[in-house]
Amino acid sequence: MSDDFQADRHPHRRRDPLSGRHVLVSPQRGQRPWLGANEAFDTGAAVHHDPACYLCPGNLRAAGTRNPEYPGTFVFDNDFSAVMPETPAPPAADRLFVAERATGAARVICFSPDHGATLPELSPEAARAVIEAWCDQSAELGARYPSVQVFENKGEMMGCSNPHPHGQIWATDFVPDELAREDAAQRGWLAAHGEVLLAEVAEREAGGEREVVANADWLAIVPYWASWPFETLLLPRFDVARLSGLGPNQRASLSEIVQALTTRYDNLFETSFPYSMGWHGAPFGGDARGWRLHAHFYPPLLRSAAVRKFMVGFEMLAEAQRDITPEQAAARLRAVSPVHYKRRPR
Ligand code: H2U
Ligand code: ZN
Repeated sequence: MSDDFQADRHPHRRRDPLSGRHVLVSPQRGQRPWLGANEAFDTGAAVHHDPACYLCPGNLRAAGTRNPEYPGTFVFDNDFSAVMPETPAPPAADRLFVAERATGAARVICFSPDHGATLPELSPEAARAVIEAWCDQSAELGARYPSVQVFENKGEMMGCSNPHPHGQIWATDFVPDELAREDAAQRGWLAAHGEVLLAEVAEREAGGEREVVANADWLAIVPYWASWPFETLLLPRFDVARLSGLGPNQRASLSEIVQALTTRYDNLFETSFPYSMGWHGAPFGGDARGWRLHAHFYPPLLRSAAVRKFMVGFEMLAEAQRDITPEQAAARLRAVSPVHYKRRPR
């Protein structure tokens, strides 16, 4: 009997150099029976304007402000912001109960006036406008705050409150934990190896078994250390540390790849694919040594539009765990059509 290691047969751990966390890969579990929860199918919104939607043009928001008849993207201050520009500082910390002041700004960005068109369904011009808004908001808020977290929660499964395509931007006067970990890891990698960590990743993964889609400027991969089944990492193939540093051509090619990736996601289970995605760039106001801009996509789905991965049990108490290997996940995403299923003749 051969005991040679095979990544798609033998349990093993992989390390994420960005977060320092590990994932336990258990490919031999892929065939276990499923008797747990079946999520309802997300059939997607069919309407283009919903009179009850607080994000549609011309409608009233929850706090009483009326949206303008916006023709493209629309950014507004979150009516229920998690951070405020001015807040009093808590009392001086003691060694046990540590608190610090937290200020910032939160905005909501409507991707389009169309209530029913998600990123992959937008026209190329409309998708391009979303990229512009991400970059412009980063530049504007980055002038005032060290961290500008651009993200999108998509789908009810991810706790998104409204199907109208939208994302959020939370700028903070502190560097949040995930960004701080990545900052330390990328600076540490540069110090230890004299190279930019994610430049090395992009170079070694281009055209490889974990690539999902690529163009001349960008690369989307299922990272070697992915913990969510169909998690992807979107990387520039050139040197840039922040969204605000992207030039016009790079924004155009980014728009293309975001649509190509999200189209494949939707096609995987022929559903509007839920995920949380967001951008990480070097904190503003300091040097960007070791940094490369990137986006993470964290989708919860596992084996159909109805079956999700739960990060519970061992994942909550020990470390992340996955069954399908990152290589298998990338192969599945490469195998689906590049044309969105709603645009294909049936
Ligand atoms: P999510 O669906 O991703 O949670 O985003 C909705 C955001 O929109 C949420 O942060 C804000 C919520 O506070 N919101 C408004 O600012 N105004 C409203 O009228 C409703 C929702
Ligand atoms: Zn709407």
